[in-house]
Amino acid sequence: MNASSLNDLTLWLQSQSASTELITIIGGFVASCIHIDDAVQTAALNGTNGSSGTINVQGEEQKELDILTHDIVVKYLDEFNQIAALVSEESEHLIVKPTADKDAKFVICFDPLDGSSNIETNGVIGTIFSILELDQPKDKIDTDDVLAAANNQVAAGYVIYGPATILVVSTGKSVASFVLDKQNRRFVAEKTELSIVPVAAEYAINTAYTRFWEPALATYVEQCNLGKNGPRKKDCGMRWMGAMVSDVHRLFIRGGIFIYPGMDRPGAENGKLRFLYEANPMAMLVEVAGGKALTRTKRMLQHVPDNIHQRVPVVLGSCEEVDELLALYSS
Ligand code: P6P
Repeated sequence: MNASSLNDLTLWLQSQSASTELITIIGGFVASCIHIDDAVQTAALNGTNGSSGTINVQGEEQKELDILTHDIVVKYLDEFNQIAALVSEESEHLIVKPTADKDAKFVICFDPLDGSSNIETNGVIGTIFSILELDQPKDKIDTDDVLAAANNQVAAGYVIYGPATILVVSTGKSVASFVLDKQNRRFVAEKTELSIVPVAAEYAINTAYTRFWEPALATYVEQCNLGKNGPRKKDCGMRWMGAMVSDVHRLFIRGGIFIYPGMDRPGAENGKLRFLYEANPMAMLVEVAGGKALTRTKRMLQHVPDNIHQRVPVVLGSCEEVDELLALYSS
């Protein structure tokens, strides 16, 4: 295809020196998100914005859209034979692709619909994806192969379904955003070189759990709330959107810090967010954009998960804010 017929995403990925295989796979996943956007936009009309009456492997109530969007991605990626397997929030087990090529070396980890508790309240929701590359093709890929490839993340991104449907993606060199042109069903280049400002004054955390926090975290939030009369000497804002994609997207727009901590609460010792398809991809995007990404106090991108749905504490955001929290953890 000549350059004029290639879409903006393909042209940008080529500018990032992404391989043809990776470009094809990212293009396929992003195309499935256009179908997810259709499903999201029509859910209220079609009456598919409610509960499915089932519980997923996370022990969370599944919404009809959770299942529908998972199925859209799995069906759409069926023809992409360089994908060896899929990890989905909505599937307890690794999804091994029977049609995969013998030399297939990519695994896609995804949360098909992040923030689904926002569906019925018409809030912002999103899709998160991470692409891992195996060190070598596997005859019979298993979860150990996926866990071993967790730190070889070659692409990450999310699509946020809000007033606009926006894709944010990186293959490791820079972070770019694209806006969905719904009429022509293609993502149009918006910004390249997205970056996270080092200094900000806004935090995102669910303060309903304050009583379960470690003292250092409670002190950090208290100091933010004391504003310019307190030790931070600046007033801080707070947002909690109930959807990671929305709270993280804000970091690329105006900086800040997003925290989902481990808590002194049964079952929440490692927080709520899953490493492979929430924390790991967001950490790559944040770091490439100049921010910091930690699992409590350690660099997120060096975490080695012990199961495909492992939860980890998450701290993402502007360097200065993350450093302020880190200083309290080590004091
Ligand atoms: P809480 C959505 O369910 C999610 O996984 C993230 O997208 C979001 O940041 C978090 O959970 C919200 O959790 O405990 O505030 O409802």
